[in-house]
Amino acid sequence: MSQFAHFSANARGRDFAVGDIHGHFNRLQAALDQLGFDPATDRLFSVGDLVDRGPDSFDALSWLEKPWFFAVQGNHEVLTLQLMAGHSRLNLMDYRQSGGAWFIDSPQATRERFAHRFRRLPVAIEIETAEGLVGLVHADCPFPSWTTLRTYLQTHELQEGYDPSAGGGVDEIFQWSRSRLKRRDFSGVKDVRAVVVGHTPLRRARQLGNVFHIDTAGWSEGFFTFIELSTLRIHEQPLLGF
Ligand SMILES: [Mn+2]
Repeated sequence: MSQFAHFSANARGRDFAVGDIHGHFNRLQAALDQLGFDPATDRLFSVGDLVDRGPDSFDALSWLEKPWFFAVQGNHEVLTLQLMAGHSRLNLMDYRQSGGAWFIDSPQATRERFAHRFRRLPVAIEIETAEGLVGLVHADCPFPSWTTLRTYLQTHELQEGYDPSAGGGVDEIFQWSRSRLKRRDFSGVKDVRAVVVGHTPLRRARQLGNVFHIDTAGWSEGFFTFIELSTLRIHEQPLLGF
């Protein structure tokens, strides 16, 4: 239930992170097959936004049951929590527009199952590699140091009802911020080898300092980008047959 999760190094296989999935688990599986991903030994870490936009949002729960698949909480997972909480600032038209119809129109019991699982997703994950820790968060690390992020998440409960359009709050940055890319901020994050994020779709993965932005819109007209955590090597997997 912790908002922060730590993983030991994978002694048996490879670890990968992948960009936003947005209801395209069939495409994701095809990309994993091309990558030669071995579920017996490899692990896959998602930067969040598992649902909305694509046709397979309902598959998110079964993917989260796979022993080799892990995810941080994206803003689209937060939207399900805001809906369940009856948050007054949640704009249902905008939510539907950004792919939330599958959730909005589901029976209450179904929505509760998803929200219950998504609430338990960590906001940040760190994974040990031979060369040091790699961090994962959906949009950005709000602090110059990963140590500060870890302490913050271990001692504060993030608010589900905050209003991103109000701007300025630390809690908003984890799952909603695009400012590092907009500012072309190369300052990076200290106390960590690399930080991997998604949230903002790009034509190619982009590295700013030690922060890797890997949402290349495999859920739209782009392709899935994987980053191998031990080497920080980028793997681009074109969408074949979709
Ligand atoms: Mn997002």
